[in-house]
Amino acid sequence: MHVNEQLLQWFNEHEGQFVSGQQLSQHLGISRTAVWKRIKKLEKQGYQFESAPKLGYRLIRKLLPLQVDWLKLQLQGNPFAREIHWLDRVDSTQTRAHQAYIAGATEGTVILAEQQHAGRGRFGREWHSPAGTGIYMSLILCPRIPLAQATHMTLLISVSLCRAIRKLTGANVTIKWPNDLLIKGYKISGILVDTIAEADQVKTMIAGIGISVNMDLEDFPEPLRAKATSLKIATGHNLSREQLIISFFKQFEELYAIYLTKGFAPIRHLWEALTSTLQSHVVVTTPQGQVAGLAEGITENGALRVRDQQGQVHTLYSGDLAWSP
Ligand code: BT5
Repeated sequence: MHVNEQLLQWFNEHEGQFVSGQQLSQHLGISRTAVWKRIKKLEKQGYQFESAPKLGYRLIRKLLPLQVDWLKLQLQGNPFAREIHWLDRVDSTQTRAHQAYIAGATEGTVILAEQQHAGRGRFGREWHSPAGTGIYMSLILCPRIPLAQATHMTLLISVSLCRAIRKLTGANVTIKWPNDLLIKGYKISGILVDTIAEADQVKTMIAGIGISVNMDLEDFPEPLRAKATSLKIATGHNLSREQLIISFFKQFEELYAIYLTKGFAPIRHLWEALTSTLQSHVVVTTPQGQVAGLAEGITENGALRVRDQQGQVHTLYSGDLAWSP
Protein backbone atom coordinates (compact mmCIF):
# COMPACT_ATOMS: atom_id res chain seq x y z
CA MET A 1 0.00 0.00 0.00
CA HIS A 2 1.21 3.51 -0.82
CA VAL A 3 2.29 5.66 2.14
CA ASN A 4 -0.55 8.13 1.56
CA GLU A 5 -3.10 5.34 1.63
CA GLN A 6 -1.58 3.93 4.81
CA LEU A 7 -1.77 7.37 6.33
CA LEU A 8 -5.42 7.76 5.37
CA GLN A 9 -6.25 4.30 6.61
CA TRP A 10 -4.69 5.11 9.96
CA PHE A 11 -6.75 8.29 10.21
CA ASN A 12 -9.89 6.36 9.28
CA GLU A 13 -9.20 3.82 11.99
CA HIS A 14 -8.82 6.68 14.46
CA GLU A 15 -11.81 8.64 13.25
CA GLY A 16 -12.42 11.84 15.18
CA GLN A 17 -9.24 11.42 17.21
CA PHE A 18 -5.98 13.32 17.18
CA VAL A 19 -3.02 11.23 16.07
CA SER A 20 0.44 12.45 17.03
CA GLY A 21 3.21 12.99 14.51
CA GLN A 22 5.29 10.58 16.58
CA GLN A 23 2.70 7.79 16.31
CA LEU A 24 2.40 8.32 12.58
CA SER A 25 6.11 8.36 11.99
CA GLN A 26 6.50 5.09 13.92
CA HIS A 27 3.58 3.44 12.20
CA LEU A 28 4.72 4.41 8.71
CA GLY A 29 8.42 4.14 9.28
CA ILE A 30 9.12 7.67 8.03
CA SER A 31 10.37 10.82 9.76
CA ARG A 32 8.03 13.34 11.37
CA THR A 33 9.00 15.86 8.71
CA ALA A 34 8.03 13.32 6.06
CA VAL A 35 4.68 12.84 7.83
CA TRP A 36 4.12 16.59 7.77
CA LYS A 37 4.97 16.72 4.04
CA ARG A 38 2.54 13.89 3.33
CA ILE A 39 -0.20 15.70 5.19
CA LYS A 40 0.44 18.88 3.22
CA LYS A 41 0.22 16.85 0.02
CA LEU A 42 -3.08 15.32 1.07
CA GLU A 43 -4.38 18.79 1.89
CA LYS A 44 -3.60 19.82 -1.66
CA GLN A 45 -5.74 16.91 -2.83
CA GLY A 46 -8.66 18.19 -0.81
CA TYR A 47 -8.36 16.43 2.55
CA GLN A 48 -8.57 18.69 5.56
CA PHE A 49 -6.71 18.19 8.81
CA GLU A 50 -6.84 20.00 12.08
CA SER A 51 -3.49 20.21 13.80
CA ALA A 52 -2.93 21.03 17.44
CA PRO A 53 0.36 21.38 19.33
CA LYS A 54 1.16 18.27 21.38
CA LEU A 55 -1.95 16.44 20.12
CA GLY A 56 -1.02 16.01 16.48
CA TYR A 57 -3.37 15.79 13.52
CA ARG A 58 -7.03 14.97 13.09
CA LEU A 59 -8.72 14.30 9.78
CA ILE A 60 -11.76 16.54 9.63
CA ARG A 61 -12.84 16.06 6.08
CA LYS A 62 -12.28 13.30 3.63
CA LEU A 63 -13.21 13.47 0.03
CA LEU A 64 -14.10 10.35 -1.83
CA PRO A 65 -13.12 10.15 -5.47
CA LEU A 66 -15.84 9.75 -8.07
CA GLN A 67 -17.08 6.18 -8.31
CA VAL A 68 -16.30 5.91 -11.99
CA ASP A 69 -17.15 2.22 -12.38
CA TRP A 70 -20.60 2.87 -11.00
CA LEU A 71 -20.99 5.85 -13.33
CA LYS A 72 -20.04 3.72 -16.31
CA LEU A 73 -22.48 1.03 -15.30
CA GLN A 74 -25.35 3.45 -14.83
CA LEU A 75 -24.63 5.22 -18.08
CA GLN A 76 -24.30 2.11 -20.20
CA GLY A 77 -26.12 2.67 -23.46
CA ASN A 78 -26.13 6.46 -23.16
CA PRO A 79 -24.66 7.64 -26.49
CA PHE A 80 -23.20 10.79 -24.92
CA ALA A 81 -21.25 8.93 -22.26
CA ARG A 82 -19.93 5.98 -24.21
CA GLU A 83 -16.37 6.46 -23.05
CA ILE A 84 -15.75 8.05 -19.71
CA HIS A 85 -12.18 9.01 -18.89
CA TRP A 86 -11.51 9.91 -15.29
CA LEU A 87 -8.46 11.95 -14.38
CA ASP A 88 -7.32 13.04 -10.96
CA ARG A 89 -5.68 16.45 -11.26
CA VAL A 90 -5.56 18.14 -14.64
CA ASP A 91 -4.98 21.59 -16.08
CA SER A 92 -8.44 21.68 -17.67
CA THR A 93 -10.81 18.95 -18.84
CA GLN A 94 -11.58 21.25 -21.76
CA THR A 95 -7.95 21.20 -22.89
CA ARG A 96 -7.83 17.43 -22.40
CA ALA A 97 -11.00 16.94 -24.43
CA HIS A 98 -9.55 19.05 -27.26
CA GLN A 99 -6.43 16.88 -27.20
CA ALA A 100 -8.54 13.72 -27.17
CA TYR A 101 -10.51 15.02 -30.15
CA ILE A 102 -7.32 15.75 -32.10
CA ALA A 103 -6.17 12.23 -31.26
CA GLY A 104 -9.36 10.82 -32.80
CA ALA A 105 -11.93 10.74 -29.97
CA THR A 106 -15.52 11.04 -31.16
CA GLU A 107 -18.97 11.90 -29.84
CA GLY A 108 -19.69 10.20 -26.56
CA THR A 109 -16.24 10.80 -25.09
CA VAL A 110 -16.35 12.38 -21.65
CA ILE A 111 -13.41 13.71 -19.69
CA LEU A 112 -14.00 14.01 -15.96
CA ALA A 113 -11.54 15.34 -13.42
CA GLU A 114 -11.39 15.43 -9.67
CA GLN A 115 -9.56 18.76 -9.69
CA GLN A 116 -8.40 21.36 -12.23
CA HIS A 117 -5.50 23.73 -11.75
CA ALA A 118 -6.25 25.75 -14.88
CA GLY A 119 -10.03 25.38 -15.16
CA ARG A 120 -11.35 28.08 -17.45
CA GLY A 121 -14.47 30.03 -18.14
CA ARG A 122 -15.26 32.27 -21.10
CA PHE A 123 -12.96 35.07 -22.20
CA GLY A 124 -10.03 33.50 -20.37
CA ARG A 125 -11.66 33.73 -16.96
CA GLU A 126 -10.89 31.21 -14.28
CA TRP A 127 -13.11 28.37 -13.13
CA HIS A 128 -12.33 27.61 -9.51
CA SER A 129 -11.99 23.82 -9.33
CA PRO A 130 -11.02 22.47 -5.91
CA ALA A 131 -10.55 18.72 -5.45
CA GLY A 132 -13.33 16.28 -4.86
CA THR A 133 -16.16 18.72 -4.28
CA GLY A 134 -17.20 19.77 -7.76
CA ILE A 135 -17.98 18.30 -11.14
CA TYR A 136 -15.58 19.24 -13.90
CA MET A 137 -16.34 17.54 -17.16
CA SER A 138 -16.03 18.04 -20.89
CA LEU A 139 -18.08 16.27 -23.54
CA ILE A 140 -17.26 15.76 -27.18
CA LEU A 141 -20.39 16.29 -29.28
CA CYS A 142 -20.91 16.23 -33.02
CA PRO A 143 -24.32 17.72 -33.78
CA ARG A 144 -25.12 18.17 -37.46
CA ILE A 145 -26.26 21.76 -37.19
CA PRO A 146 -25.42 24.99 -38.95
CA LEU A 147 -22.88 27.20 -37.23
CA ALA A 148 -25.56 29.89 -36.84
CA GLN A 149 -27.38 27.53 -34.45
CA ALA A 150 -24.36 26.65 -32.32
CA THR A 151 -25.91 28.50 -29.36
CA HIS A 152 -28.63 25.83 -29.23
CA MET A 153 -26.16 23.52 -27.55
CA THR A 154 -25.47 25.83 -24.60
CA LEU A 155 -29.21 26.22 -24.06
CA LEU A 156 -29.84 22.49 -24.42
CA ILE A 157 -27.15 21.70 -21.87
CA SER A 158 -28.38 24.34 -19.43
CA VAL A 159 -31.94 23.02 -19.60
CA SER A 160 -30.75 19.43 -19.09
CA LEU A 161 -28.60 20.41 -16.13
CA CYS A 162 -31.22 22.64 -14.59
CA ARG A 163 -33.82 19.86 -14.76
CA ALA A 164 -31.37 17.31 -13.35
CA ILE A 165 -30.51 19.51 -10.38
CA ARG A 166 -34.12 20.43 -9.70
CA LYS A 167 -35.14 16.79 -9.81
CA LEU A 168 -32.41 15.70 -7.40
CA THR A 169 -32.46 18.56 -4.94
CA GLY A 170 -35.76 20.38 -5.34
CA ALA A 171 -33.69 23.59 -5.29
CA ASN A 172 -35.01 26.51 -7.27
CA VAL A 173 -32.25 26.62 -9.86
CA THR A 174 -32.70 29.03 -12.72
CA ILE A 175 -30.87 29.65 -15.97
CA LYS A 176 -29.20 32.97 -16.56
CA TRP A 177 -28.47 33.70 -20.18
CA PRO A 178 -26.25 32.62 -21.76
CA ASN A 179 -24.44 29.95 -19.74
CA ASP A 180 -25.01 30.17 -15.98
CA LEU A 181 -27.14 28.32 -13.49
CA LEU A 182 -28.06 30.26 -10.39
CA ILE A 183 -29.63 29.64 -7.02
CA LYS A 184 -31.02 32.77 -5.38
CA GLY A 185 -28.82 34.86 -7.63
CA TYR A 186 -25.60 32.95 -6.82
CA LYS A 187 -23.81 31.00 -9.50
CA ILE A 188 -23.55 27.23 -9.06
CA SER A 189 -22.70 26.17 -12.56
CA GLY A 190 -21.15 27.46 -15.76
CA ILE A 191 -21.07 26.04 -19.26
CA LEU A 192 -18.40 26.65 -21.87
CA VAL A 193 -18.98 25.40 -25.39
CA ASP A 194 -16.08 25.54 -27.84
CA THR A 195 -17.15 25.04 -31.43
CA ILE A 196 -15.08 23.66 -34.26
CA ALA A 197 -16.75 24.47 -37.58
CA GLU A 198 -16.19 23.76 -41.23
CA ALA A 199 -17.89 25.81 -43.94
CA ASP A 200 -20.76 27.16 -41.80
CA GLN A 201 -21.46 23.71 -40.37
CA VAL A 202 -20.64 22.64 -36.84
CA LYS A 203 -18.13 19.83 -36.93
CA THR A 204 -17.52 19.23 -33.27
CA MET A 205 -18.32 20.85 -29.99
CA ILE A 206 -16.39 20.53 -26.78
CA ALA A 207 -18.86 21.26 -24.04
CA GLY A 208 -17.33 22.01 -20.64
CA ILE A 209 -19.52 21.88 -17.57
CA GLY A 210 -18.50 23.02 -14.12
CA ILE A 211 -20.79 22.49 -11.13
CA SER A 212 -20.09 23.55 -7.57
CA VAL A 213 -21.56 20.62 -5.68
CA ASN A 214 -20.19 20.00 -2.19
CA MET A 215 -18.11 23.10 -1.51
CA ASP A 216 -18.39 24.92 1.77
CA LEU A 217 -18.22 28.69 1.70
CA GLU A 218 -14.57 28.65 2.78
CA ASP A 219 -13.70 26.49 -0.25
CA PHE A 220 -14.31 29.55 -2.43
CA PRO A 221 -11.71 32.30 -2.56
CA GLU A 222 -12.89 35.51 -0.91
CA PRO A 223 -13.88 37.43 -4.07
CA LEU A 224 -16.03 34.53 -5.32
CA ARG A 225 -18.03 34.22 -2.11
CA ALA A 226 -20.18 37.20 -3.05
CA LYS A 227 -21.32 35.62 -6.31
CA ALA A 228 -20.88 31.84 -6.16
CA THR A 229 -22.50 29.10 -4.15
CA SER A 230 -22.69 25.32 -4.11
CA LEU A 231 -25.53 22.84 -3.99
CA LYS A 232 -24.38 21.86 -0.50
CA ILE A 233 -24.58 25.45 0.75
CA ALA A 234 -27.96 25.89 -0.91
CA THR A 235 -29.55 22.66 0.30
CA GLY A 236 -27.69 22.11 3.56
CA HIS A 237 -26.36 18.67 2.70
CA ASN A 238 -23.86 16.83 0.55
CA LEU A 239 -25.06 15.58 -2.77
CA SER A 240 -23.85 12.57 -4.72
CA ARG A 241 -21.82 13.88 -7.63
CA GLU A 242 -22.34 10.55 -9.39
CA GLN A 243 -26.12 10.83 -9.20
CA LEU A 244 -25.99 14.32 -10.56
CA ILE A 245 -23.84 13.30 -13.50
CA ILE A 246 -26.12 10.34 -14.25
CA SER A 247 -29.21 12.47 -14.00
CA PHE A 248 -27.68 15.09 -16.31
CA PHE A 249 -26.83 12.55 -19.00
CA LYS A 250 -30.33 11.05 -18.83
CA GLN A 251 -31.93 14.46 -19.26
CA PHE A 252 -29.51 15.37 -22.00
CA GLU A 253 -30.17 12.17 -23.95
CA GLU A 254 -33.93 12.69 -23.68
CA LEU A 255 -33.87 16.36 -24.68
CA TYR A 256 -31.33 15.86 -27.44
CA ALA A 257 -33.67 13.28 -29.01
CA ILE A 258 -36.49 15.83 -28.87
CA TYR A 259 -34.22 18.44 -30.38
CA LEU A 260 -33.25 16.15 -33.26
CA THR A 261 -36.80 15.12 -34.04
CA LYS A 262 -38.78 18.26 -33.28
CA GLY A 263 -36.21 21.02 -33.58
CA PHE A 264 -35.34 23.82 -31.20
CA ALA A 265 -38.87 25.06 -30.42
CA PRO A 266 -39.64 22.59 -27.57
CA ILE A 267 -36.22 23.22 -26.02
CA ARG A 268 -36.82 26.94 -26.24
CA HIS A 269 -40.09 26.53 -24.33
CA LEU A 270 -38.37 24.55 -21.61
CA TRP A 271 -35.59 27.12 -21.44
CA GLU A 272 -38.08 29.97 -21.16
CA ALA A 273 -39.81 28.20 -18.27
CA LEU A 274 -36.53 27.81 -16.37
CA THR A 275 -34.83 31.13 -16.99
CA SER A 276 -34.64 34.14 -14.74
CA THR A 277 -33.49 36.35 -17.61
CA LEU A 278 -36.63 37.08 -19.59
CA GLN A 279 -38.98 39.97 -18.96
CA SER A 280 -36.34 41.76 -16.92
CA HIS A 281 -34.25 44.83 -17.61
CA VAL A 282 -30.71 43.88 -18.41
CA VAL A 283 -27.37 45.23 -19.51
CA VAL A 284 -25.43 42.93 -21.79
CA THR A 285 -21.75 43.54 -22.38
CA THR A 286 -20.50 42.17 -25.67
CA PRO A 287 -17.18 42.60 -27.48
CA GLN A 288 -19.01 45.18 -29.65
CA GLY A 289 -20.23 47.25 -26.71
CA GLN A 290 -23.10 47.40 -24.23
CA VAL A 291 -26.80 46.92 -24.85
CA ALA A 292 -29.37 47.88 -22.23
CA GLY A 293 -33.05 47.08 -22.37
CA LEU A 294 -35.79 44.55 -21.80
CA ALA A 295 -34.87 40.90 -22.37
CA GLU A 296 -37.82 39.83 -24.46
CA GLY A 297 -37.11 36.35 -25.68
CA ILE A 298 -34.93 33.89 -27.53
CA THR A 299 -34.78 33.65 -31.30
CA GLU A 300 -34.99 30.52 -33.45
CA ASN A 301 -31.20 30.46 -33.45
CA GLY A 302 -31.00 30.68 -29.68
CA ALA A 303 -29.94 34.33 -29.50
CA LEU A 304 -31.27 36.74 -26.87
CA ARG A 305 -33.59 39.53 -28.01
CA VAL A 306 -33.18 42.77 -26.08
CA ARG A 307 -35.41 45.79 -26.77
CA ASP A 308 -33.72 49.09 -25.91
CA GLN A 309 -35.41 52.32 -24.80
CA GLN A 310 -35.72 53.51 -28.38
CA GLY A 311 -37.64 50.35 -29.25
CA GLN A 312 -34.82 48.86 -31.28
CA VAL A 313 -34.41 45.10 -30.92
CA HIS A 314 -30.89 43.70 -30.56
CA THR A 315 -30.10 40.04 -31.22
CA LEU A 316 -27.26 38.85 -29.01
CA TYR A 317 -25.41 35.56 -29.34
CA SER A 318 -23.08 35.92 -26.40
CA GLY A 319 -22.01 38.37 -23.76
CA ASP A 320 -22.10 39.05 -20.06
CA LEU A 321 -25.50 39.82 -18.67
CA ALA A 322 -26.28 41.88 -15.59
CA TRP A 323 -29.65 42.93 -14.32
CA SER A 324 -30.31 46.67 -14.37
CA PRO A 325 -30.53 48.14 -10.92
C1 BT5 B 1 -18.30 29.83 -17.28
O1 BT5 B 1 -17.54 30.88 -17.72
O2 BT5 B 1 -19.18 29.90 -16.47
C2 BT5 B 1 -17.89 28.48 -17.88
C3 BT5 B 1 -17.25 27.59 -16.88
C4 BT5 B 1 -16.91 26.24 -17.44
C5 BT5 B 1 -16.11 25.43 -16.49
C6 BT5 B 1 -15.90 24.03 -16.98
S1 BT5 B 1 -15.27 22.97 -15.77
C7 BT5 B 1 -15.01 21.74 -16.92
C8 BT5 B 1 -14.49 22.43 -18.17
N1 BT5 B 1 -13.05 22.58 -18.11
C9 BT5 B 1 -12.69 23.86 -18.04
O3 BT5 B 1 -11.50 24.28 -17.98
N2 BT5 B 1 -13.78 24.65 -18.09
C10 BT5 B 1 -14.99 23.86 -18.19
P1 BT5 B 1 -17.87 32.41 -17.41
O4 BT5 B 1 -19.25 32.72 -17.84
O5 BT5 B 1 -16.74 33.15 -18.02
O6 BT5 B 1 -17.83 32.53 -15.84
C11 BT5 B 1 -16.63 32.54 -15.13
C12 BT5 B 1 -16.94 33.18 -13.78
O7 BT5 B 1 -17.68 32.26 -12.95
C13 BT5 B 1 -15.72 33.52 -12.97
O8 BT5 B 1 -15.18 34.76 -13.37
C14 BT5 B 1 -16.30 33.56 -11.54
O9 BT5 B 1 -16.97 34.78 -11.30
C15 BT5 B 1 -17.36 32.47 -11.57
N3 BT5 B 1 -16.83 31.20 -11.02
C16 BT5 B 1 -15.57 30.69 -11.13
N4 BT5 B 1 -15.47 29.51 -10.52
C17 BT5 B 1 -16.70 29.25 -10.00
C18 BT5 B 1 -17.23 28.15 -9.26
N5 BT5 B 1 -16.51 27.08 -8.94
N6 BT5 B 1 -18.56 28.22 -8.91
C19 BT5 B 1 -19.32 29.28 -9.24
N7 BT5 B 1 -18.85 30.34 -9.93
C20 BT5 B 1 -17.57 30.32 -10.32
